[in-house]
Amino acid sequence: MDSSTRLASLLFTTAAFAFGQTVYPVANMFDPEATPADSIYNVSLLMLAICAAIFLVVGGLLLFTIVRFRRRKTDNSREPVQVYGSNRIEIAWTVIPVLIVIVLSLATARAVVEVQNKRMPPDALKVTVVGHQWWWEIRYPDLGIVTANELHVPQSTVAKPAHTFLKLLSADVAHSFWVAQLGGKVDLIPGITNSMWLDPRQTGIYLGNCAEYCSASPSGCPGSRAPAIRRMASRAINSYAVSVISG
Ligand SMILES: [Cu+2]
Repeated sequence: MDSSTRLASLLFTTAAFAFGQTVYPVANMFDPEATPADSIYNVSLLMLAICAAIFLVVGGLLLFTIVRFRRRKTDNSREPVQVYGSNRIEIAWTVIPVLIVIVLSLATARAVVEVQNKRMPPDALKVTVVGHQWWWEIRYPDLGIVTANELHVPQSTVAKPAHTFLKLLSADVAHSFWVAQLGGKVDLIPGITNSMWLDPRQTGIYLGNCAEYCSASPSGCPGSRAPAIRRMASRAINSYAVSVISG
């Protein structure tokens, strides 16, 4: 972590402690705290389970073959029997992957539709987020408030559901709005209007992550010397935070 990023994190953490808030400094899609993040989490678990099963089957067969058919001292130098063409095997290794792809595609499409087709409730908080070089303008049109780099949204509870709908615009840069605990990553692109919504269950301060090649700062990225990755990680100058307030 470079010094400016460390300073920004420290300031956020200090401010959060001052208000007794939980801080979520690291993006973590396996710790969902909102409905859109739940959908992504469920799809990712299914994908991981299927990938793990494929890994175990392929790795297991490979290991079995290596051990069972290893070269032995008693082997003669003759080539084993060569098998060319097996309808059964070829049908199996065609049909099974097709079925897996269909299942994964349907599960993903269902999650995307669930999130994207959500109707805006009449009492939802409407927010317009505008990306700039290199800061975030947060407008609350119904409240007549404009802030920078901090988005404040209400907590959603079972008794009192609260939704925040974001309109994502950009003035002059490609940023991405991504708080993994609350939802998927959506880009802010000049000339294009994107949208997303949140209904966070836990109060706290969630630090956002921009994953675009947006920054001109050469600040360092731990463990990497690649300029693109270093620049993507230069969060200090375009950092943003989502603060969830109990209603
Ligand atoms: Cu950015």
